[in-house]
Amino acid sequence: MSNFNFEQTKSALAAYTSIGNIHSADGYGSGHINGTFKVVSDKGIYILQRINDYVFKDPRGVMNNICAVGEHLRKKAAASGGDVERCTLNVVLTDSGESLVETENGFWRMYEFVRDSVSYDLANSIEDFKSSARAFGNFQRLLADFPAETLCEPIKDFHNTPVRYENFLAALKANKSGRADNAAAEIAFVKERADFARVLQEAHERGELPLRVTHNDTKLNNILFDKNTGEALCVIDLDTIGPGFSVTDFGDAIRFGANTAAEDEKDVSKVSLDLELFKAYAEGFIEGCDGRLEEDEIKLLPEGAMMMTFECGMRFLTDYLDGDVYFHTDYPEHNLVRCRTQFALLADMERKKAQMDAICARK
Ligand code: ADP
Ligand code: GN1
Ligand code: MG
Repeated sequence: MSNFNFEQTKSALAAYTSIGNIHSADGYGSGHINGTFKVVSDKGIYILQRINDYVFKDPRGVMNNICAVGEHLRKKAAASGGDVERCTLNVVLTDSGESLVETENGFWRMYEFVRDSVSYDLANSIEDFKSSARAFGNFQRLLADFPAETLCEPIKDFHNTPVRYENFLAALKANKSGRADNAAAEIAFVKERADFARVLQEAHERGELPLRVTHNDTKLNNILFDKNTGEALCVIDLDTIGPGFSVTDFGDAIRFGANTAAEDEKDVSKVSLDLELFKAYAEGFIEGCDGRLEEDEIKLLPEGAMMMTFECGMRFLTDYLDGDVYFHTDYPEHNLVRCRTQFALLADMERKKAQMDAICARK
């Protein structure tokens, strides 16, 4: 083995002798949750991941979801003459035929590296962002006939914002990190929006927002693009697939991709909602869903964007109060910085709500 940077991958890789001799295993990507490595061997290129089992309590359930959804998507691609190899994640089985392996340092899985693919943390162009929207919309459309009852719910109440609000209050009370005083303004910002937190759940209870099979983590860097043609190839990071609202899949993508600044920009004056990107994403998403979004859902797309921005900021703040136990962080105040960008973005969305509504009303 050469270039073997990560000792910890060794025992996991021992379970995959079918991929031949390993040439390198290097850290890859910018995800906040799993440990991701790009592995090059005699036989090809792979992604090896250590599943974060603090976040995912049932790694086997997660892998069963991913395998079943992958099979469903590959069948659809085959039926429509699509690219079966690059339409979704393809799991590489261990030598004993398992979709994951447990070692002394956790649970690991391997995927084929999607050939000639790349992911982006910032949209290169409006067109690319729109094509990522089509891909996520399309993903939801293709899963419309997936038997939802066979999926395990990987993280309970993942996008249940009122529950997230209760978790935030509990973290504030416990103040495990002792840092609550550093975040007084952000804590007040959350508390002022306690009523807003319930808006989508209440719409659901009124029958306006159906539960669908959704991705639930629709960041731009969870889409792979062809690095030569720029075409959106597939949706990845399938860990969180489960029941959800169409508008939260839309909203999380806006939160991340239609922000004029990075998620962890320290200068919040650079943060704002780019309405052109919002409009392009709304068009692409509705197109990708291909007539399956109901009128009420389209009307609630702006609330979806605001809710995901609020919820994600609140989650970063909760983790800051808890002492950075959930998201990967690069420096001590990272979660607070991320929280501030989310709240600056939400404040801008609140100012631009009428414009977002007008864009969605025309669809
Ligand atoms: P996390 O849950 O930590 O976000 P992801 O599953 O999103 O982890 O993977 C992190 C990054 O690794 C992605 O943003 C993407 O760039 C890359 N990646 C993941 N799976 C593949 C794959 N099968 N082929 C190519 N790149 C991949
Ligand atoms: C995490 O795994 P990654 O980096 O794609 C998180 C999302 C957050 C996001 C914030 C399982 O996504 O919910 O919105 O960070 N994923 C999980 O960037 O919690
Ligand atoms: Mg990811």
